[in-house]
Amino acid sequence: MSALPSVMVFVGNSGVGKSSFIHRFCYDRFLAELNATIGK
Ligand SMILES: Nc1nc2c(ncn2[C@@H]2O[C@H](COP(=O)(O)OP(=O)(O)OP(=O)(O)O)[C@@H](O)[C@H]2O)c(=O)[nH]1
Ligand SMILES: [Mg+2]
Repeated sequence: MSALPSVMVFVGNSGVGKSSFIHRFCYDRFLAELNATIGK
């Protein structure tokens, strides 16, 4: 049985650390200078 691609959606108030978490999870590094994500 082949694995299906999956999508994860992060929803939350601005500035709670969604993008930071994703970047840390994907690249194993914390980025302090992230801009606010708008409409991406
Ligand atoms: N000290 C500390 N700061 C954090 C942590 N996670 C995120 N931050 C900081 O909090 C700020 C906002 O983080 P983002 O990851 O941009 O938050 P976001 O939820 O993606 O915000 P939006 O894109 O505006 O919705 C940034 O300045 C981060 O550096 C953490 O675990 N510890
Ligand atoms: Mg963001």
